[in-house]
Amino acid sequence: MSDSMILHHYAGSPFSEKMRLILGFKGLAWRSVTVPVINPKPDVLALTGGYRRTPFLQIGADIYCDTALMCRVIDALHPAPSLYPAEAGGAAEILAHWADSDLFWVAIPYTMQPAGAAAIFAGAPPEMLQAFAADRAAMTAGMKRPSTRDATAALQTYLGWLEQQLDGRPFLCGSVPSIADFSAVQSLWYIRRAPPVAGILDAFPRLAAWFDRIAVFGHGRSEKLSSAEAIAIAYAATPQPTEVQTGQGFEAGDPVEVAATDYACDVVSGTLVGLSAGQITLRREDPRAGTVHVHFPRIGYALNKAKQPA
Ligand SMILES: N[C@@H](CCC(=O)N[C@@H](CS)C(=O)NCC(=O)O)C(=O)O
Repeated sequence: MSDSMILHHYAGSPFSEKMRLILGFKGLAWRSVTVPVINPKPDVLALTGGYRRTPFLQIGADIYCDTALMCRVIDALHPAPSLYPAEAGGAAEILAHWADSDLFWVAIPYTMQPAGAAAIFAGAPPEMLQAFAADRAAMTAGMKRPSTRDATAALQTYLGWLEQQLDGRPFLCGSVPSIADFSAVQSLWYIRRAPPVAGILDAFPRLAAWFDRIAVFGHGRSEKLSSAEAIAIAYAATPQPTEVQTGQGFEAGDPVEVAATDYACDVVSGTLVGLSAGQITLRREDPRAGTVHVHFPRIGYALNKAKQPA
């Protein structure tokens, strides 16, 4: 029983859908906390210390940020069926990394063209749309987002690559699903939520059949939990021990800062308690969540010694 896994997510989030489908693929039971779509997110920050992206995974007092790391953690706890099947080799993660970045960042601007955004936000008050647009503009400040024309052209090319990859293969890396499928499917899932712009998918019949093969995994069995209950669970738990490996340029106990390097680059400060080429772990104290370990992957995150107070 994996009811110790708490996914903090919201219904319309593509990266959350990636994780929900993985929980379904593995047939797991999990607890579900709905987080706000935009800032402020006080209960999120009580657990993460500043990371505002969605989703994140909580297991007791351990908080795992970024779906690439969450997938590794879930797969280590529940190895079968694997997200990293041997037949896929390194290609599964290389493809997943591309899908989580390049594919995602053309699928979102493509879908959010006016006709798509109107469908995604159908029924929402205009103030909600304005607040969402302002939140995302601030979150992606410094990122160059493609025009609708450029995003459409890139998306057509990317969908063609995926369609070609499915020629003679039921899944992107072979006969069984892998992390690549879940990373890629989230972008198609988002486009499909906006019928006025989803017609771009019609030219790709193999992708349509593949989408259905993944959708049947469902979302596993989830039980609702409030954010206050999740914070209380963290407070009552003890984080898992971790180790700072030598040769990484940092010592255990260093005061450090971690921030995403692409967007939503909010800084998380804490004491370094775990480090390897693949993972960073900070210990932080929170008045409500107690002592928590916040974990990040190395790829896509900058680790720095904390700035000395002036
Ligand atoms: N690299 C991150 C990206 C996550 C991400 O961009 N999530 C979107 C939602 S799908 C997000 O955080 N949007 C802003 C928010 O939810 O506050 C991951 O793999 O978890």
